[in-house]
Amino acid sequence: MASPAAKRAKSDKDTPYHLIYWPGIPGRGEPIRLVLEDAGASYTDTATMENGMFTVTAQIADDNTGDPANPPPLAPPILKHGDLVISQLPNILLYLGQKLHLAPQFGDEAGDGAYIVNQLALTALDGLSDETHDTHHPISVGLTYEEQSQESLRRAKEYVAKRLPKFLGYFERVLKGEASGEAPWLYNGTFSYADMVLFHCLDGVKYAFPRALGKLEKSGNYERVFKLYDAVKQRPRIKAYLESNRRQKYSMGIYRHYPELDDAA
Ligand SMILES: N[C@@H](CCC(=O)N[C@@H](CS)C(=O)NCC(=O)O)C(=O)O
Repeated sequence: MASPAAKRAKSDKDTPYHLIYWPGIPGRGEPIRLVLEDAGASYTDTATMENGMFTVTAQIADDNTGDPANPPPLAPPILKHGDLVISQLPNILLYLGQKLHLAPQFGDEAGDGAYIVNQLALTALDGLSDETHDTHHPISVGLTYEEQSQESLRRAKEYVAKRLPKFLGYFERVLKGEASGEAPWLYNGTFSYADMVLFHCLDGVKYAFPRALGKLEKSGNYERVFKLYDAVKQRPRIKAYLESNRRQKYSMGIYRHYPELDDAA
């Protein structure tokens, strides 16, 4: 007999999306918002809902065992779309890439390109989001920054000297490569959610390490990367979103600005 999960009705792209994420920080919810905004999709967001926090905590509560079709998520971001409840940011982006046509479509002749877009997004998130986060929490997410500030100094120095140039250099190579197609986009001359993720990550690193990233930008070694950043920022719906009050300020999330870490680097 088919399980309830197998019988789940598929939602089409016009079914509203529900983003469940901690109110008050852009965090790992932000790439999802950017993608939804760029596509002009209809969505709700716990960041702007009264009692949005309770929706988040109910999802990750110890007594939540999910529903007949969905296991509980461990942590936000969480996306509800019709009957489907999914978590893990890259997984949500993979789903939205298909629904909103921001990646090659599975089932099409060129559909395997979806794995390339996913690879590029995962790489940006590894080096320009997860590792950036680890500069202020190198020991544990369970400790405060102040409890690991000495280790943070060392980690930030290493990050800026070696890891940041490595990842920027990688994306510059991708953009130089034949597979990227016509500029400014990463793959096949077509805007995809990987471009949005790279934009978001650069924006966050700019906030966290303004001096260090400014120097790297001025070096001229990553011209294509910064052109992509500017091109995404100028997309009409993104421009409108960034100027709106839906855009939250960076504060105590993944991207934090500690001047001593930027200076140490
Ligand atoms: N790999 C997960 C990480 C999720 C995650 O760490 N979420 C944070 C907020 S950005 C959280 O609330 N974590 C709680 C925890 O890990 O205990 C993803 O990409 O979605």
